[in-house]
Amino acid sequence: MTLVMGIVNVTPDSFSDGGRWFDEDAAVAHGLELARQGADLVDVGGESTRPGAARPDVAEETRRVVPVVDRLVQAGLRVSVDTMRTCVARACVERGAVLVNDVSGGLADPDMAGFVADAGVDYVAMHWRGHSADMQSRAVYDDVVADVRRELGERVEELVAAGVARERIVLDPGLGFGKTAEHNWSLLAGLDRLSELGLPLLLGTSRKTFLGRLLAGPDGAPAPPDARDAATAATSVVCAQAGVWCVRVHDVPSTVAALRVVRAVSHAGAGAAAAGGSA
Ligand code: PMM
Repeated sequence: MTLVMGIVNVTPDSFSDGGRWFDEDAAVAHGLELARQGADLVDVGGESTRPGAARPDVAEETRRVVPVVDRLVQAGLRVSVDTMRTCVARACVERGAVLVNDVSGGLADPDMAGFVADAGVDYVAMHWRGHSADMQSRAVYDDVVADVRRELGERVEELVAAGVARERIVLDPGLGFGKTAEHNWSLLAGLDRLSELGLPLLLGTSRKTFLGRLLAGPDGAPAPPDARDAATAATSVVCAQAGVWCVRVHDVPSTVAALRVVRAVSHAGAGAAAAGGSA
């Protein structure tokens, strides 16, 4: 059954919910609410990765993220930290974070792989070709699914060579990161080919611009981020049917409901198959 990761962006400038959970108390309350709504994991991040975003410095990212992770762990949640920086990851893992979600797959910080290896923590390695400031200029592929699969496979081998246990690695094709809308759709259509890498997949489609474009009104203006949750839930269904391990979403109830539909249909199908087999 596909897991649900709820998003807590402790940032002033994320594209979808910028500033709403910037305050520590608001971020903690939001994380607790996501868990109550059925999130299996809550992902806390302090750096906006929207195209063109400037990076916070280490001290600022630490100040945003660590107290929120600490309080959510204390409250009994399974917490992941969304960071490209080893020192932020280390501080959060020391406070009980169970997963490091690194959108750079270890490429942004040369110490990350060694830290993950030593800490023995689960690690999401996302497909990434460079920081947000200019990532869209790198959205050039021959065959996006084949290229992303190859580059993720290379990342895995480098991480394993650095001592990271293969069974700790989760892969993410990085929708929207150096990808056009067409690339994102191709990757969603090609999840079975990405699964051939033999590792669990995590997908982050939630409220992304390609969904806003899909839902554009008659004037051609993209639907705003908070009008993209039904489409996000539909992508969660696509992911679940492809056997994806976890989906990372802002609106937890809509994805939880959509995944319950997938599970009910799959149980009914299994029941029908068993009945057919015994007939
Ligand atoms: N997308 C964002 C941030 N972190 N992490 C993973 N693993 N995969 C993603 O697709 C991903 C991510 C950007 O979205 P946000 O600003 O709404 O959090």
